[in-house]
Amino acid sequence: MISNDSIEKCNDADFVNARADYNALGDHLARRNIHIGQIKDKVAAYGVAIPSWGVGTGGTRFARFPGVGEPRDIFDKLDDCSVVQRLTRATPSVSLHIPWDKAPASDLNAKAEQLGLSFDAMNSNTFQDQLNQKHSYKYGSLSNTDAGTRQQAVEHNIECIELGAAIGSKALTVWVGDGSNFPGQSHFTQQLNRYLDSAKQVYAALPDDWRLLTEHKMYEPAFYSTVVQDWGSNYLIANELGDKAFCLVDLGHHAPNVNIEMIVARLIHFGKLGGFHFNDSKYGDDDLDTGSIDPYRLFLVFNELVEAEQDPSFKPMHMLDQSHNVTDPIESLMVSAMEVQRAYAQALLVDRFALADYQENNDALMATNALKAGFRTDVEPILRMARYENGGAIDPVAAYRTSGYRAKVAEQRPAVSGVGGGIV
Ligand SMILES: [Mn+2]
Repeated sequence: MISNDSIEKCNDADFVNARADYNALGDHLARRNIHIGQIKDKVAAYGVAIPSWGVGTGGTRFARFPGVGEPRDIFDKLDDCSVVQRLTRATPSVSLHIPWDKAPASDLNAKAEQLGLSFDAMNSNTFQDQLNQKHSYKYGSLSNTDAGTRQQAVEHNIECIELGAAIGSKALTVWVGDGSNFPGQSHFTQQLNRYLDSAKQVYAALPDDWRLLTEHKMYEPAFYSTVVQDWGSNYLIANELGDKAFCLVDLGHHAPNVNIEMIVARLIHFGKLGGFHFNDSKYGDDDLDTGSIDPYRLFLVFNELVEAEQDPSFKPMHMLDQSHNVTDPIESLMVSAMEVQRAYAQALLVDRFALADYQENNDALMATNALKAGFRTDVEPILRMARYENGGAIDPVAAYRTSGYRAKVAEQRPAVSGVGGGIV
């Protein structure tokens, strides 16, 4: 798809400058008592999962405008995901969405092996109806008032676990659209009880080494209330389910101006932070590209994660969850993966001993400056060198455009006008 020759040619043109910038930054960081090689190694080892649905053009509730060469099925999607990984070396795994990506486990495994990819968390779908589905989710799934509908939703989640177990996944992420659109429409407590009862049945089907990640979301498609409304509800649910249940934080699923990094710190403190869906937002659950609106907030989240990773057992799952409406999804995913890496690298540069000292002595100005010192450092040379040494492209977007990949797959993949989006 993208030849090694073509990547090497691009890298050859970029290498001299990349090396010079890396050496200059290395000298600068050495004066701050930071060893650039250690930061680079951590960045090189970092990976964020791609959602299978992210390689298709997303849409809004108004319309979807597909690009050319849209993936037709999960195998095309895996091809596209492998391009992101091939060039960035930052996205080694793919998160599947069932039933959109349903396929025989043996075929999925063969394709993933061929492409050098692995499978991240499985995602169930009970927020829309599928063709020939017996019970409708119009009024909810795991919390539906009808027992048969709840049972169908439970069985679907168990099916996701079974397929996931056959392809090496270790987690199930559950997001439900359940909630209500009008005050009085649903009994808050009874609805939550029904959800908990169903979620316990899903939890009971988890293999021992699996995690159940529940994802909270404040609104949409239910616009008055949702069953898993916020991180507090999510924490209570995870606590009630058991040791294998954790909370998933999607950066777009909070009220405006909510202090997400503090939520992250709280969930870490109580041992219930299970994973992230990275994206960015200006107004609500916009699903914009990670780091495109508020990179400082992303950095502050990573500041908490770096603080917590001193405990080696702390291993939350990281995934991008975005809707690419006006860009080539492969380009957006590459840039977003690099933005996540950037926030991680910047957070690694924070002088934690100095910060702790400023905090202890109530030196607010110097404490916040200690964070800013990390955020203000241009770590691009570290990201480039980490990619290069891992066999990726120094400039992934340029290498991708040079390769002509999109035009090539457009010849094989017929133009589509169908649905697809489905971003949660
Ligand atoms: Mn999400």
